[in-house]
Amino acid sequence: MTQKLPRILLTGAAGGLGKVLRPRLAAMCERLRVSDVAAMDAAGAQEEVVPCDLGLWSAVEALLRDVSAVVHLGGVSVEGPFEPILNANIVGVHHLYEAARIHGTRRIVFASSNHAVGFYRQSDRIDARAPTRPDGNYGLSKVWGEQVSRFYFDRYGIETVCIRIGSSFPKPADRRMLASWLSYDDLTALIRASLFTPDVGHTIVFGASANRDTWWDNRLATQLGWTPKDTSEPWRAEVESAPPVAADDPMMIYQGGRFTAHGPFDKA
Ligand code: NAI
Ligand code: 15L
Repeated sequence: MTQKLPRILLTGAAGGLGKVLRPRLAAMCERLRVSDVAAMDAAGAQEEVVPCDLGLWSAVEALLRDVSAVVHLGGVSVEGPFEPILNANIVGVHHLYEAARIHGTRRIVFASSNHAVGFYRQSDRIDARAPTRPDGNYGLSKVWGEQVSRFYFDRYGIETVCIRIGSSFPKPADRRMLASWLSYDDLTALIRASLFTPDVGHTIVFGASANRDTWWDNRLATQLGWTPKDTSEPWRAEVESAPPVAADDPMMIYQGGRFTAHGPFDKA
């Protein structure tokens, strides 16, 4: 029998991954609450749309009412100036966990990112015990989210799986993504495992498909029972037929690719 949770909250539901995950999460719950700062329509009777800016406490507090589990995608998803990241990713994550504590939500899946460790080299192979090496304001905010979730587990027992997503798009778009690519089906299976596996505690897992080249070792997350099925190989020829990239291009050196070279961002 397919397991279902009473109500899942999906934040960032209007975004790229949110749109992909809405129908997939709908199969995992009785009610799907979808939220974003951007406008959305309900996809059907099972969905409830609750618009919310994660930076507004009263809105986030209301958002978490009667929620069994959260898939937290909402926030700024690329490198940029600090202030928008502060509101959505720093303040927003704290609001989310505090509201979860108040309302008794017991499980959160946090969309972390490879940019929490973006300054490791592509020649490095790391696991979740490796010290974080954020590659910018955005990567710093993901480290914050991972640490907030760690604290809320240690102190209040709220379980979290932090998925350090590599590059989750329809297909790998460049040479770096041949290693960092995560298919939508593998992401969905990982989120399902993160929601339904008993006793995940606080787990950090790298989200990449079974690509030929890998920088990440997930042996610390075997309790999730997740094995990626897809691979970037079918796109290798297409990706490698693009004009060559210089050997000193950050795309070819760092796990975080060109995010490592963005900024600085001057204060307004
Ligand atoms: P996206 O940028 O398409 O979606 C993010 C959504 O968050 C947007 O719809 C945006 O309106 C919403 N948002 C931004 N600020 C907000 C605020 N203050 N309050 C409420 N909502 C707000 O990003 P995407 O690609 O869908 O990624 C989803 C999540 O996964 C993000 O947290 C991102 O950091 C993370 N991630 C994604 C990766 C990917 O390859 N797509 C890789 C690594 C992490
Ligand atoms: C991310 O964290 C971003 O959200 C996404 O847009 C991509 O840039 C991805 O990482 C990546 O590193 O490819």
